[in-house]
Amino acid sequence: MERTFAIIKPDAVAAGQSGQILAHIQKAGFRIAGMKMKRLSQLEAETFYGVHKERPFFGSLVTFMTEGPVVVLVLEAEGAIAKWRETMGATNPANAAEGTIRKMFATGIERNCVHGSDAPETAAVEIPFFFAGTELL
Ligand code: FUP
Repeated sequence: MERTFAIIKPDAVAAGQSGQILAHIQKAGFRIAGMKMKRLSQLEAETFYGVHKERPFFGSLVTFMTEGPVVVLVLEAEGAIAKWRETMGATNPANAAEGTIRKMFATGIERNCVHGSDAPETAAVEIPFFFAGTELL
């Protein structure tokens, strides 16, 4: 079984879409191994998206990610990383396939409602960034 890291972003939490997104996650066959609600600090958001710090959208992305609470998740399934990327849909919802979470709930490339690790090495950093081992069940 593989694990991936996911976030329900502030846009979706504020819009009251967390429940629908969690239902979609479970219907897609993931087991939720960890889940909590939190508000990211500026430092957490800057560190989490550190790979993008030279990109023009970095400041705006950090502002967005800290504007309200998020739900952080660890999802478990066979091939969880690729499966969750597929379930989310393309980064830009304009390119997201029918039936994907971003197609259903995202309103733009920045306000794209969910995050998912893009590779095993990323998941291996992102999961412990938010969860202690004892919080994964
Ligand atoms: P993803 O892995 O699908 O979350 O996409 P990226 O790692 O490429 O980008 C991380 C986040 O940066 C996206 F979720 C949204 C934001 N972003 C922008 O706001 N504008 C862009 O042009 C690209 C990404």
